[in-house]
Amino acid sequence: MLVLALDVTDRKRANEIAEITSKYISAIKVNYPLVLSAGIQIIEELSELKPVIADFKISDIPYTSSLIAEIAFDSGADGIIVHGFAGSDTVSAVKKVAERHDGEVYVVTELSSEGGTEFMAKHSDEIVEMAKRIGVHGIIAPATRAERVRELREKAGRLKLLCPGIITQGGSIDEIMKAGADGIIVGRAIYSSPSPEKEAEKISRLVQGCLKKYK
Ligand code: BMP
Repeated sequence: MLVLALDVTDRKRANEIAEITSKYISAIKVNYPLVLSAGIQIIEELSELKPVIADFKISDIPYTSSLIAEIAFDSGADGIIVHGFAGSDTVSAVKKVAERHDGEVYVVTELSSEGGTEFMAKHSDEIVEMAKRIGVHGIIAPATRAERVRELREKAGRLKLLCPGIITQGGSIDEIMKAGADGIIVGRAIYSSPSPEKEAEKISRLVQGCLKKYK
């Protein structure tokens, strides 16, 4: 699974990149930079090409979190990302909304950035336990720390592991797939490359190769 992190801020460019890479990706992750500049309707536009994961990293009280999730799914999202540190009530509330829409929920364990080791990493094992208990679809684990991906994989049971932090942030596709990722999330390495199409094709081939080798 290769998820395109489409963090461009121009609606036309976003649609262009999604279109030319769509053959090689399994889903498009939409984050605040795109939604805040192009509007929430970009989710519906992109969902005509590929399933869209709304990366709103929801981390509010359950009521507000439900409202955010409802808007994302009503706008055509197939999946949503919620912060595990917000706690089980928030994650459960988001899952309830997702269930009504037949959508998937991914829980962030610890951020791939350095800051993810300051506070989040101390609790990410517990976050995985909670995600399992609540029965979400998957977790987001840091491709910048292969050893953590391996540990989180062991704890995650049947949950899917999606890993951002590849290439531009330093994560290696081979190492992360070997550590047990089910898929990778890649943004700048694709959309900032001179040929996003070729880059997506290359990365997708590498992921397929790893799936054969390690799964
Ligand atoms: P890039 O490949 O350009 O570094 O983008 C990674 C994407 O994944 C961004 O949308 C970022 O917000 C997201 N992300 C991340 O990098 N690390 C995390 O721990 C969680 C994320 O959602």
